[in-house]
Amino acid sequence: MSERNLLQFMDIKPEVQEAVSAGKPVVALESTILSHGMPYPENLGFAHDVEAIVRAQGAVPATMAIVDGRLKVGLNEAEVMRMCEAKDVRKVSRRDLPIVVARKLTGATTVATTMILANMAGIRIFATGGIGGVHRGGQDSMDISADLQELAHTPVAVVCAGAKMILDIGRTLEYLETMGVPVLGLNTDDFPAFYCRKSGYGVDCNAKTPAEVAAIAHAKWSLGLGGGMLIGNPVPQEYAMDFGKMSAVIDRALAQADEAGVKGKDITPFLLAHIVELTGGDSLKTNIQLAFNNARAAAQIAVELAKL
Ligand code: PSU
Ligand code: MN
Repeated sequence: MSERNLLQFMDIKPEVQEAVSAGKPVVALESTILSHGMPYPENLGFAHDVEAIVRAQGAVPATMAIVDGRLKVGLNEAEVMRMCEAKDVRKVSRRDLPIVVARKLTGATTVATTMILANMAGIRIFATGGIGGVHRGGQDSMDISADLQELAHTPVAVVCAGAKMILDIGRTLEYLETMGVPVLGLNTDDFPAFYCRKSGYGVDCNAKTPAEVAAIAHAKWSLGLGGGMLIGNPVPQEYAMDFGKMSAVIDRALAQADEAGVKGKDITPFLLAHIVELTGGDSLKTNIQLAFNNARAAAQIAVELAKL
C-alpha cells in the first residue's frame, strides 16, 4: 500500500508529526492498558500522568487508538476519555485492525497494534506495562499473543516490565529467541516478571544505560536486521510485590478463568481484573508505577536514539 493510501486512514497529532519529521524523540503508548488493563477512573489519571512523564524527559508522547475507524497517533482529551470509559471499545490486535477500520469501530491498541501504528508513523520507541506472550499451557492451546510475532517483524523497541506470571515466561523467551528478537535488561541480568523484579530467567544482554539500548537498536536497524527489540525494565524496588504471594494470586485468577470458561483474547483482561480484585488494589498501584518507570526509560532511550 502506498503511503498516501495509508495516510487516508490515519490521523497523526500535529506535535507528533512535527517531532517525527524533525527527528526529535517520540514515545508511543498503548491504549489497551487503559481500556482493558486498568479500571476507571484510575486509568484516566494514569493516561495523563504517563504522557507528562514522557514530556519531562524531553520526548513527545503518542498514545495510539482506533476511533470510529480512524487510526490515531496521539489522542486529544476527548479521545483519551473515550478509551478510559471503555464503552464499546474493542481490544484490537493485528488480525482485528482491518475489520475495525472498515466498520468504523472504536478500539484500544494492544502491544502488537501499537507497534504497527508506531511503525506506520515513523516512531521507533514504545513504552508499555507488560507484553503478551505464550500462555501457560500454550503448547496445547496454541494461545500465543500476536505481540510476539509483531516483535519479530516490526522495527519498534518495546520497553516493558517483563511479562506477568499469567504467562509461561520460559516459553515466551524461547519463542522470542527463535524469532530473533533481542531481549535486553535495562541495568539488570534478569528478565523481570511485571509485579516482581525477577522471573528466574535471564536476558540476552544487560544494557547498562538508555544510551546503550539506543546504540543496540541503532546497530540492529542499521544492519538491516529489521524487527523489534524487547527491553525489560524491572519495577522499582519500593513498588515490587512478593513473588510467592503473587504466584498464589495468579494461580487463583487462572483457576477463576478456567471455571468461567474464559478463552482467547478475553483471557488477559479477565486475569488482569481478577488480579486487581484479589490483591485489594495493591497490584494496580504497582502496575501504574511500573508503567511510569517504563515511560521514563523509553523517553530517555528515544532521546539517545535521536542523537544517533
Ligand atoms: N499484559 C499486561 N497488561 C496488559 C496487557 C498484557 O500485563 O494490559 C495487554 C497488552 O495490550 C497486550 C495484550 O498487548 O494485553 C495482549 O493480549 P493477547 O494475549 O490477547 O494478545
Ligand atoms: Mn491470546
